[in-house]
Amino acid sequence: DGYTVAVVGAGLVGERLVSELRRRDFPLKELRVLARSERRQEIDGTIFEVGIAGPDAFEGVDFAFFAGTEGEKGAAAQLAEAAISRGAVVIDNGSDFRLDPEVPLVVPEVNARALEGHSGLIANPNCSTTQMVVSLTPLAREFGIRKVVVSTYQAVSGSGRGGVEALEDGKEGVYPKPISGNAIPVIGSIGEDGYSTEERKMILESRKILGLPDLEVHPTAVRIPVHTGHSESIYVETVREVTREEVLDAFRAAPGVTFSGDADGFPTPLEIAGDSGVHVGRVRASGNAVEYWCVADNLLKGAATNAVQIAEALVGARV
Ligand code: 11C
Repeated sequence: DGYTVAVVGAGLVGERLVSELRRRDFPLKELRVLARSERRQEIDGTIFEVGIAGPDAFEGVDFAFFAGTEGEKGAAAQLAEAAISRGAVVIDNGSDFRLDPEVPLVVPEVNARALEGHSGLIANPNCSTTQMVVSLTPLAREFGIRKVVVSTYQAVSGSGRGGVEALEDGKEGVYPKPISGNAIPVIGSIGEDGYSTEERKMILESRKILGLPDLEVHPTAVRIPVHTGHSESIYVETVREVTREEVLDAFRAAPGVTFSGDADGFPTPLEIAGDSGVHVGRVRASGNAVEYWCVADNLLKGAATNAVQIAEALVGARV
């Protein structure tokens, strides 16, 4: 019994996918790890014989998780069809299909219903988008939201092993300027309109997931010298007036959100790395304005945990 699962990509997100599938007791019959080259690799305390990610490797696979590649076409662009035609449901953490109107882009706490009628491919959002929409959802449901202004403080593990090496060993060529002791206000590349690719993802993916095509989103995405855990300073303009107590109640009741407190309990990336939830603190609210601080593990809720939650929703397990 259980499902045959393939994890494509054995980098930081691939590793977390393996450990989250196990930690959350996803019903596994077989777990295959696939990558560009064959090798033996220890993941989550087990030595895996990593196979080559080619079309035939998806024979018999029920769920294929693609870890996604930043900065180049992800493996899913090449292999999703081969996996789907062999009967697999593909959950892609890469960015190739997220804005395709035929492809559900899903954060289960927010829009699990978008999974209905899928055609075998489901997209997992960008990490900084996921934590933001989880925290925006209670505000959107209770008060309505019109406009979001967000600044991010993003960890180097969002760039994969290369980002961690840039921080820890001074590896060059990963970021446009040194990351150690610095703050870099460009993630991805800057488009003609002045927005970076990361900022564009936050705008367009949030609108799609929240089902609010006209939502004004004004992001500034910044890389900082933190290993793991993205932080965000978020300002929200609500449709109806709010009190701080109402906002705290909404956060406390929201699935996937942990309100950690404001004075002593405010969340930081160092503390929440390894936790799969979205943490909120420093809440201020009056009139039509809500301001808060939001932190999540970019490799977990920002990537692996959300992908596994999508599969859980599909098999009717917990969300
Ligand atoms: C970062 N948000 O922190 C990126 C990593 O589209 O899934 C994830 C890129 C993506 O650099």
